Amino acid sequence: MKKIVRCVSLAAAALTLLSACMGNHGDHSEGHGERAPSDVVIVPASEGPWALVPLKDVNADPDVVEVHLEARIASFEYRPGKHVEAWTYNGLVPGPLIEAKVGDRVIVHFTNSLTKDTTVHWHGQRITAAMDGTLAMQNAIKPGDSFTYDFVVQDEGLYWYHPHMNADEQVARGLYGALVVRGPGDDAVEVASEELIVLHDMHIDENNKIVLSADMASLMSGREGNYVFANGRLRPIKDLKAGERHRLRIVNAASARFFRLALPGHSFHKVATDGHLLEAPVELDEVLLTPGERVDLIVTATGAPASQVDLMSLPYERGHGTGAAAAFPLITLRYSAHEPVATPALPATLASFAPLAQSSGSVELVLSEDPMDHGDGGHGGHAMDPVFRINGEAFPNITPITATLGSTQTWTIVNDSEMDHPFHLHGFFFEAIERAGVAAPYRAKQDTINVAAFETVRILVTFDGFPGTWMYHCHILEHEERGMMGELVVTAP
Ligand SMILES: [Cu+2]
Repeated sequence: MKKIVRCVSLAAAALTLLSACMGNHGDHSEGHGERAPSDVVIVPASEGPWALVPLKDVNADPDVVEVHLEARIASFEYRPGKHVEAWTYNGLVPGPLIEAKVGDRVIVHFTNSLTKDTTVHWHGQRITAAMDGTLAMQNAIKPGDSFTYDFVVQDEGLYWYHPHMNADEQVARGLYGALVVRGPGDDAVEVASEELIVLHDMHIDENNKIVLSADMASLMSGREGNYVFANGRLRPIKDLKAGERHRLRIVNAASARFFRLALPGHSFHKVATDGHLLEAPVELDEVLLTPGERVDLIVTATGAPASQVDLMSLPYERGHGTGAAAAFPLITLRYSAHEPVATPALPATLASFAPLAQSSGSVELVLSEDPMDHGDGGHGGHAMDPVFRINGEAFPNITPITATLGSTQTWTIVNDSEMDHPFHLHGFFFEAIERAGVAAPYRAKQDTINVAAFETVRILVTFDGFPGTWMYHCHILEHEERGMMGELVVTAP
């Protein structure tokens, strides 16, 4: 039998570990030290609550969500009894869950209690540009200063928030959280439960200190942490009964780590991408979730009563040997001994999309990487820093793209590099129409899309949101901060 996970073997916990390993995989091998071959620390599944902590709405108006959010340093218990000093929203890693419904006005009183400037970006939401949290549209929020984000959420689904300056460092230190916008899509599929899951990672050394990306490999490929969490927990347990369906709504908040998600022995149905329902469920054995992306999966509990299975992160080669890492578990699904319950039907359709708009313009974006900074890199300009460019330009020395509000453009994203780049556009969502010369197999609305090494992806963008200056960039944060970002200027007709 192929070994899936190499479990750690510490004397004190040997029995628990052995049973956890045997129970999950029917295989066990002796480990030495705490690191699995992937360098990801693997622990036994652990009991306890792991839901995101909701942020208190202080406004009595049912159509207004008003919250207080503070970026501050706090201790994060990254594994039982072990703490790391993190940068947090409201003392939590991930930050608190902001929950609203479609059409709500969301008022976020944000205070920066860090020692560095920051901003908050509301990833994926079509809100006014002034509230988007980028330096194109607002000044950096200085230490001790406050800023009120005030916007209306018009799109339902799962979104997230994070800083949009020095994002590689600030996300590495723990600044990210989920935003869920409730709407009719919540009831699109009959399920026994919904889990909102933020996947994130941290690189923590043996002295309980966060390690930032500083070496050439992590600057080039992006930082991958040795601790990988679901909602701040290492391998939490999700209980279920055989026969049930459950909806897992997952954000990839990691700086660079790709999650190739699979549930051994189970298939699942993808029902939403980046918060937007698909037209129909798509059955898959695995799904690739790149940084910034969200996915809604319907898991049907087809396993046997009293069994358990792990939601795994499988190896994925995204360039520079990153695929050599081992698989590791993220969440353990634990079946009760209860006899199987009746499985509710899965709807044949979920949403109906308007016909694709006619494109009135085209843009080509060529992504490239360069191991040496020739003076144009956006991040300090150290000669040994890699630089990542779009159309030969490194942010901030770029030529903006322009578009008219209400129009539609075809963007051809050409990856002329040996590494995948997850491409994110602010302020508008898009649909992929072609990948590597092949038409998209089904329609999906996205704000982030992976463009694999040396691959070309064609997307259709309708500028149906707000005017202003919007960013587009690679969501590997080391790349974004080292040049791979551009600006889109949208003006009223
Ligand atoms: Cu990139």
